[in-house]
Amino acid sequence: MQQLLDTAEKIRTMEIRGAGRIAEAASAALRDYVLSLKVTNIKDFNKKVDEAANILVQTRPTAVSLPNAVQITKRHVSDDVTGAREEIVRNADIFLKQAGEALEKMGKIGAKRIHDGDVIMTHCNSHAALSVISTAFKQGKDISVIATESRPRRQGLLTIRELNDYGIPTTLIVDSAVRYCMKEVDTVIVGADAITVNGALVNKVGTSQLAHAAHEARKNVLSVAETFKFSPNTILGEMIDIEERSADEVIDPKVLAEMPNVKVKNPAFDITPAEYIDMIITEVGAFPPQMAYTIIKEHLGWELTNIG
Ligand code: RUB
Repeated sequence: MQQLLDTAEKIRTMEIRGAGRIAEAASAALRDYVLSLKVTNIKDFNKKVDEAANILVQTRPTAVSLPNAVQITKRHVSDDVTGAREEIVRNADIFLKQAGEALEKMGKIGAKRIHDGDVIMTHCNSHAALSVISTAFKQGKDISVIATESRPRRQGLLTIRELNDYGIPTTLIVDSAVRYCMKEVDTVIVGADAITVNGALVNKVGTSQLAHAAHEARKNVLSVAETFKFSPNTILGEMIDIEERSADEVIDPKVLAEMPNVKVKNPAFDITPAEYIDMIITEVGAFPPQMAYTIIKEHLGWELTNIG
């Protein structure tokens, strides 16, 4: 259990971050947990697995990849411990393999939407978006990237490091320069923490103003999202919970304490309506956001929803 608690803590503190990485870490943690679980009764086994799953799911509320990965990993039909354990281990291994393959497939599909000479704007640090950008570059396309800083956690610094290592010409901007720089941009490419049934994109705070500015300037907006980032529960009317993080990420708490009339709001994500998104690139194809329902139905399945 200690290992699983360590993973949960790393997700909570964002040592492990990004919707894809969070999902992979949770799936692997659950697999390793059942391998170490010393119970012989299936009821006790299921109870322990559910407890462990809940600990993981509660670490960060917004990335739907997390509950999806946990559900995909923990589901089993065996009514004995040995069989159930084998199923869970197999589920995790398949999930992790498919997640790796999805990144590569999305790279290839998304790269077709990038042309020689394109200037791409990206936000935060998305491995899915970077897969598309790096694939296009490796194909020999002459591209450059404008990357936002992404306050307050400055994930943009991870992005520019990675782009630099690929050798891709990159410009770092502060978040508030997005609209000013939009005139130079051809395509905006971002990741996703969740896609809702109506095709809305939940991603790092600031994504919606970036998409809005792109829409106003008639620029393309692509979101790159594995199918496990689509939210089945939104079919049941559930809303995506937007994570509010500590004020300490935004301002020194001592400085804030000097100003009793000031409070800080620190939402970690925001919601971009479907009409500002041209395409969602998944590992099974490029779709308009309006097709989110079909993707949820065909590639995730109703069994992932908490009906009842
Ligand atoms: C990360 C973020 C990323 C998505 C997609 O937020 O918003 O754009 O998670 O990332 P945080 P990926 O840093 O708060 O986790 O494509 O790597 O899954």
